[in-house]
Amino acid sequence: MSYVDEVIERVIKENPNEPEFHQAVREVLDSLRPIVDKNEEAYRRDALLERIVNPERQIKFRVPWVDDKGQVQVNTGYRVQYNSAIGPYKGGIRLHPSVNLGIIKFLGFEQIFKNSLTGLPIGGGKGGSDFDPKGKSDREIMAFCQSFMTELCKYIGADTDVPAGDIGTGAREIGYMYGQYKRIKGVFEGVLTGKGLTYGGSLARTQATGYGLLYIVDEMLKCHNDTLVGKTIVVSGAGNVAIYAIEKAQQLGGKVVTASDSTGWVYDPDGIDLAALKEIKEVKRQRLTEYKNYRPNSEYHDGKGVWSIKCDIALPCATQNELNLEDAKMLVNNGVSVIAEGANMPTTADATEFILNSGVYFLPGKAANSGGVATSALEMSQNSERLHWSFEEVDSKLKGIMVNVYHNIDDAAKKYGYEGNYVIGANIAGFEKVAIAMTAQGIV
Ligand code: NDP
Ligand code: 2IT
Repeated sequence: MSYVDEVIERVIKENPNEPEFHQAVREVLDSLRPIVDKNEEAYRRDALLERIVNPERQIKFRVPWVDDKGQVQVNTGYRVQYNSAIGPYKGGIRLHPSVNLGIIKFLGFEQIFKNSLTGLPIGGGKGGSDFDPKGKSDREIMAFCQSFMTELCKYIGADTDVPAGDIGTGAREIGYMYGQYKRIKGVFEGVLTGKGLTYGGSLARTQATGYGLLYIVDEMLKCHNDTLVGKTIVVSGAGNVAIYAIEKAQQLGGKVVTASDSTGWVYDPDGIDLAALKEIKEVKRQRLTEYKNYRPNSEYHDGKGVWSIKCDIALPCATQNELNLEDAKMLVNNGVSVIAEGANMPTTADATEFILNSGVYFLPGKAANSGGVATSALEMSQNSERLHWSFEEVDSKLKGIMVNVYHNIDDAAKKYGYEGNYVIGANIAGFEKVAIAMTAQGIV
C-alpha cells in the first residue's frame, strides 16, 4: 500500500465518525501523491504525514452561560492548535449548532495549507462552539462570549495562537471576546483579529475574504485573456464572505444574481441590491425573505437552489458540502466556466472530481478564500508595530498576496505535471513550505 493510502486509512480508523475531517485529509493527501512519491523515503522515516495529520494539541471545554430567562445553558467549546511549524496558530472561531470536533479538525487541517499559501508567518488552528447565535439577545451573546473566552484565554496569545471570525463570529462577538481576554489577562495585545477599528482592528479586514476571492478570480481570468466584465455570477451565502464577494464582483463589472441563507435563496435578474442585502443581514440580522420588500422583481425560494441558475461564474460562500454532484452537473450543463470557493470545502469530493474533469477552472477554498486570514496576519503586523495602515495600503497588499497565491498554485501544478489543476497546485504549494519547516525543526 502506498504511504499516502496507509496514512489515510490510519486517520479514518483513529478518528471515527468525523466524515468532514476524513474528506479534508483525503483531498489533501491524494493531491500530495506526486511530491510524496519523490520524497517517500525521507517522509516515511520522519513520519512526516502522520505528524501533519495529527493536531499538536486539541482543547475541549465546557461553556456555561445564563440566558435571558435566568436558565443556565451549557455549550461545548473547542480549539484545535494544529500546526505551528511556520508561525503562531491562526484561524477562526465558528459558532454554529453543527460544530463538533471533526468539523473543527477539518477546518484546522485546511487552515495549515491555506495559511502557508499566503506567504505570511502563520500556523494553522481553528476553534468554535455548538452555540447557536440565531435569535439570541445581545446580552446572551455577550454572556456566551465571555464564558467562552474565560477558558480559551489560558491557551492563546499574540505570539502563540490568534483566533478570528468565521461562521457566526463577526465584529460583535470578537469585541466581547477581546474585552474579556483583556480583563482577565490585563494585556492589550493582538490576540484576536477582526477587531473593531477603534481598538486595533485593521481596515479592510471585514472586506478581505470576499475581495480576495474576486482578486484571485480576476487574476486567473487575466492570465487566460478574459475579465469579469459582463459575467453573470451566482453566489451562495449572505454573510461576511458573500456580501463582500458580491461588492467586489460588482465593482469589477460582474453581475451577481443570487444570494442565499440557511432558510432560502433569492434570484434577482437585475443584479443583487447590495445596500438592501447589507441592511437586511448586517444591520437588522433578518432572513432573506425580507429582500423582496426592497426588490419586488426578485424571486424568493425556500431551501437550496442557487446552482440551478445559469451563470458564467459560481462562488460558493456559505458552508461545507453545499455544492454536490447534482449541483455541479447543473452548473456545467448551464455553461459555467469558473467555480471559486469562498467558503471552506463547499464542494463535495465527487462534485470536485466532476468539475476538474469537465474543464471548468476550479479554485479551491484554501487558495481562493485565503485573503481573509492573510489580512488577519496584516492586522497582527499592525498591532505588533502599534501602527494603523490606510484602507488603500491594506487593500493593495491583499491584492498582491492574492496575485501571488494564484501564481504559486499555478506554478506548482505545472511543476508536477498537472497544469490547470489548482487543487493539486494549492495542496502541494501549501504543503511544501510546511514540510520544509517541519523537517528543519526536527522531530517535534
Ligand atoms: P457568516 O456567518 O457571516 O455567514 C454564513 C452564511 O452562510 C450565512 O448566510 C448563513 O446563513 C449561511 N450558512 C451557514 N451555515 C449554513 C448551512 N449549514 N446551510 C446553509 N447556509 C448556511 O460566515 P462567513 O461569511 O464568515 O463564512 C462563510 C464561509 O466562508 C465559511 O465556510 C467560512 O469558514 C468561510 N471563510 C470565512 C472567512 C472569514 O474571514 N469570515 C475566511 C475564509 C473562509 P444564515 O444567516 O441563515 O445562518
Ligand atoms: O477560514 C478562515 O480562513 C477564517 N475564518 C479566517 C481566519 C483568520 O484568522 O482570519
